[in-house]
Amino acid sequence: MFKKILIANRGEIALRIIRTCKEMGIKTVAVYSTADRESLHVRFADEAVCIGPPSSAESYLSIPKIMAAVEITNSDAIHPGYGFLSENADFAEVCAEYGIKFIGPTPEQIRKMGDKITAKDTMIKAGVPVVPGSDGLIKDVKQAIKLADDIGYPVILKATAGGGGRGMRLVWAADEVEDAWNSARQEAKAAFANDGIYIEKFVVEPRHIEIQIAGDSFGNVCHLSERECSIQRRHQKLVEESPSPFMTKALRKKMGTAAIKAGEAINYEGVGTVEFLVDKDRNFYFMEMNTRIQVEHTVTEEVIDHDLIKEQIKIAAGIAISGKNYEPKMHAIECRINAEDPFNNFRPSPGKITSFHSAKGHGVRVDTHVYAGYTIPPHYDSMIAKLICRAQTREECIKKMERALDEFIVEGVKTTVPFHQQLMKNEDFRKGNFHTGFLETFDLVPPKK
Ligand code: MV4
Repeated sequence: MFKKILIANRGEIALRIIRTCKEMGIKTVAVYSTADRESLHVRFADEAVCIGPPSSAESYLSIPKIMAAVEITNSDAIHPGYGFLSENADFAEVCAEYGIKFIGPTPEQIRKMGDKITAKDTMIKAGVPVVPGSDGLIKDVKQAIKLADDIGYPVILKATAGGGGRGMRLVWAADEVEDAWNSARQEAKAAFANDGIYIEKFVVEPRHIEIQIAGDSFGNVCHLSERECSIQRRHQKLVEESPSPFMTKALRKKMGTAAIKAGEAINYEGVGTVEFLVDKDRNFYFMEMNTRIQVEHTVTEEVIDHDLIKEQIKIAAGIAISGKNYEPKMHAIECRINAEDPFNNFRPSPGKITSFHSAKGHGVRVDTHVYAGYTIPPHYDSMIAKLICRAQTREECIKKMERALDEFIVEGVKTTVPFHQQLMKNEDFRKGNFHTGFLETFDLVPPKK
């Protein structure tokens, strides 16, 4: 087993990883930018190394600085968390060259899923359902129009280097293809330095349901059930839950089997997530695979009662997984508490937290790096806490979440708590009746002056 793990991340996930390492008897090293001196991950790690100024490019994204911190602390492994360098194949490669274990998949596995056309092609060969579309890259507008006519409108143009919605254009008719093609290429080129575009049939009002998988170095792959992630705003998830209110035993079996095939197709080693679009008739299509631990891994932990970070570390250390699939035993919902003003277009609201009282009680979990007196720096993402509730049924879970949100007090900055309070009361949400476009029509009631 590893003796010392360096955590190449910040915030709640750095703290989350430190907790599991402590429980496993592994020493921890935090790295931090000068904006994060007062963060709890710095305080709770066994050692901490300052790696630069607030700018991510000069700290959490700097491979030379992180490798220097590994060297001076004599760490034997790196946990990348999510975001930052977690899906950077070059970083995983540098780790291997230095003889440092990257806690995650191999550079090849990351690359295969990072390029969306390669990923889709791999899925087709593995027998995983995908959305009908172009066979690989599109050459020019003429070909785009021809393909769109064959597929039938609406269609969607996607960047092969994309993900998370960037470089994506929805097209409803032939006379819109040219503009969409030009702007998608431009956006993809600026964002990813890769203007490769492919085309797909647009799935109308889909749900986003993802399957958590785990694979080990012996070729075993299992699934850990699904997460419902359709409550999103501009490709940012706000609420996740497990099980999905749309799931059936039969669909879970089919999607679980497909997700395992996806993992097996690339000999996946580590924990990962296979994202699917699911239409109203419960047809499902591979969308992307995330080769990292995700923010919402916590809802899976709550419903199957397993520590996924511990699973990751064990897999990286060459320990076999049990190989069986897990069904949810409970219901869990996560609300992301962001320092944003939900009544002003979710504008970021960094600054000093003057008062902080976390929700507590039976079935309530809060993962956070903040506390009263902490100043939220403006340089990073705005998530300050994850509030996770679990109960025997979805109904009870929503009621518990309402209770927990009522006692969650943050003063000094605006937060998304009022948004979640209103969402939990929404009739369609309570019925499980929603899709990825739900928040576009959700009416948030402004606070009384
Ligand atoms: C789609 C789609 C409908 N049809 N592909 C959005 C992010 C990127 N991962 C893929 N996305 C979508 N791809 C086809 N063929 C709808 C979306 C989509 C979406 C997907 C999941 C969650 C929220 C979304 C919001 C808008 C669009």
